[in-house]
Amino acid sequence: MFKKILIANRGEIAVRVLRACHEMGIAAVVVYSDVDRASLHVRKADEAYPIGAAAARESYLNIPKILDVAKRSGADAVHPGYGFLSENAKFAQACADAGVKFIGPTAAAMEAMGSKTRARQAMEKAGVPFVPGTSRGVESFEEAEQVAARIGYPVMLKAAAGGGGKGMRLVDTREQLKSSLDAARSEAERSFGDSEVYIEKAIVNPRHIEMQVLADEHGNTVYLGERECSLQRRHQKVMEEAPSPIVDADMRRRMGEVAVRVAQAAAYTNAGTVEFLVDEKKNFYFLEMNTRLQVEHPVTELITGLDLVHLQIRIAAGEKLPFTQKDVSIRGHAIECRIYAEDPDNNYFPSPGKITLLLAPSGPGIRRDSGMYEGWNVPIDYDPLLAKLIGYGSDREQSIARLARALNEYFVGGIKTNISLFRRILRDADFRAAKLDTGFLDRMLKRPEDKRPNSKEAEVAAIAAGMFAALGATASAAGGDAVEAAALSKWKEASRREALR
Ligand code: MV4
Repeated sequence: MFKKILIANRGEIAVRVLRACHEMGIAAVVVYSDVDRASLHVRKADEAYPIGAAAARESYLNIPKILDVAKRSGADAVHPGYGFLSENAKFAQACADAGVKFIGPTAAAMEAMGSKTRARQAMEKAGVPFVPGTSRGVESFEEAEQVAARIGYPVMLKAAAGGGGKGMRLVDTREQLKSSLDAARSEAERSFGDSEVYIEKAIVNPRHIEMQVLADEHGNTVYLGERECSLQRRHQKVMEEAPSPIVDADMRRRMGEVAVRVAQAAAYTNAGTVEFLVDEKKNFYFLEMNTRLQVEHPVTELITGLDLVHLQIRIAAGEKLPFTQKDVSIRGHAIECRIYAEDPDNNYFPSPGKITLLLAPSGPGIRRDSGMYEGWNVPIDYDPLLAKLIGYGSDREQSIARLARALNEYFVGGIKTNISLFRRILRDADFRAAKLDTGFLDRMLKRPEDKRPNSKEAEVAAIAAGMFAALGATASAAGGDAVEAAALSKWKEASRREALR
């Protein structure tokens, strides 16, 4: 087993991974850029190395600098987290060449899944269902016209080198095809340096449901259940849940077996996720495979009772999976909120700055994977994800109730966050009825907000404002814990006063 792991990431995921290291008796080495010097992952690590300026290419994306720290620190392995270098085949190869174990798939497995068309060709061979269309770019408008006529409109044009919705165009009629194809090609060339565009049957109002897979280096591959990830805004996931409200045991088995076939077709090892589009008749189609641990992995951990980071480390250390498919069982329901430093009243623009007050929820069924602390300066330089708040319950209703209760306890002073968005989603009738698809959030945000605050919210806002004013002067003087304790006592006083009114 490894004695020391370098975590080549920052924020909440770096804290999450170093916690797993500490639980396994493994030393955690971290790297940090100039603006992250006082970050939580630096404070909690056993060793921390500065690697350069804020810009990711000078720090968290800089392969030579990260490998240099691996060597100087004597790390046996590197955990890439998500984002940054987590799906960079060159980095995975560079680790292997340097004799440092990359905690994830091989570079070859990453490359097999990196190009959308190469992935589709591999799927065709593996008999995996994917959206009707072409599995390589169309060569001419005439070919595009024939394919579109065969599969039927509407069709979706997609850049082979694209992903995350970039370079994608919906074409409703034959008349729009020529101009859309030209536009899609030039955007693909501009954005990815590769103008290859392929065509798919457009799935109307799809759900995005993804299947967690786990494979050891001895040929054992299992699926760990699905996650419903349809609540997205501009192709950015906002809220995820497991299990999916529309997947029953039989559908889970069929999707899981397809996902395992995808992983095996790519000789995949370690943790991975197979993404599907699901249509209104519950047909599912392979979309792409993510070759990293995902942000939303906690909801799968909570309903299976498994720790995915422990398992990633064990697999990378050459251990066999300690269970088989029949041992995997799902219990309860988990919903995750991605807490972003964004201002919902200003088009969700990033809201960096100093966290002057932090009241964080806990209690039954609440998990918080956080990278922030009171007094920390949220930098502008990176993705504004501050923390993930996950509510677990014996069923979906209980997890919603717990999450709503926890969101009412959450208060982050000094910056704006999107916490109010989650309160609104959890109250929404369509959400509560699990009527979800990838257009849900856009539709909800277009509707005028039901401004009648429930009494609890109004009370929380009043107390927070009052307390914030009262504590404003002492916040800087007293520093972290004292302020939190003082805040709670004043919070209690104020709420008692309020209750007596
Ligand atoms: C689609 C689709 C409908 N039909 N493909 C968007 C990002 C990329 N991962 C794939 N995406 C889509 N592909 C066909 N043939 C609708 C989407 C889509 C989407 C998919 C998953 C999650 C959110 C989405 C938001 C808009 C569109």
